[in-house]
Amino acid sequence: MNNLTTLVIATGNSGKTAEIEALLKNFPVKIKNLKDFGPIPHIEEDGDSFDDNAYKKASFASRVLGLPALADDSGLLVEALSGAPGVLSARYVGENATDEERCAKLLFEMKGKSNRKAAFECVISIAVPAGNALTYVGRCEGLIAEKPSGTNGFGYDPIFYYPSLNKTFAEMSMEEKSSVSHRGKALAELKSEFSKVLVWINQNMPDTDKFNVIQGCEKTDIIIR
Ligand code: ITT
Repeated sequence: MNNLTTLVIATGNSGKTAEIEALLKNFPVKIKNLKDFGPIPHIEEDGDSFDDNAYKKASFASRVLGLPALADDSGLLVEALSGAPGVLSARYVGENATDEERCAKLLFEMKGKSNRKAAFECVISIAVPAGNALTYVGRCEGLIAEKPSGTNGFGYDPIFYYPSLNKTFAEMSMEEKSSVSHRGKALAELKSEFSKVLVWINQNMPDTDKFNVIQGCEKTDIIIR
């Protein structure tokens, strides 16, 4: 038990943390999240794609903490809004808005639109301090509801309707949502090859005696690949 590999879930979103921790809980890995450490510098999510941002968050956290780190970048793409809010999903109404405000803005933009098709996308990146990374992706298609329903989950869950279960994501339990969601699919792929992932992490982790953890850095913009 003592030799378990540590994996840091590098997200500040408590909804994501809960879903990822629940899915990985019986896996042979010691899960930590950012709250287990002191404050770490903020990283600008200025990539053009979920892939860029997921890699940026995972590799930065991994270098700062000197541990393997898993980050998720995800968002909602609405067909009638040309893919918006997309990579800007978290900042659709500015930096400090609430989930309710983001849902309200999206419903406002969708007023009168008959094409309600939308999809959640998720990219999971697992990185080691040297910058090498593994990537997993997941996508889930649904419709934008006419009004919010349900109180579970987070983000746009109350307005994301999943037709084959006849529920919004916010009307599902966490397990039910994860069985069909973008994040659940990406993590299922990761879980299906988890033993290989552990070997990869251990082969790619530096000898801790030689490795210099970046400490006390200020807001930085590092691109490693
Ligand atoms: P971290 O970067 O710290 O992980 P974040 O909330 O800023 O947290 P993102 O930049 O990836 O994360 O933004 C994703 C946004 O997309 C998120 O804030 C939600 O508004 C939305 N989102 C992603 N996955 C979702 C899900 O499963 N259910 C509802 N909304 C989701």
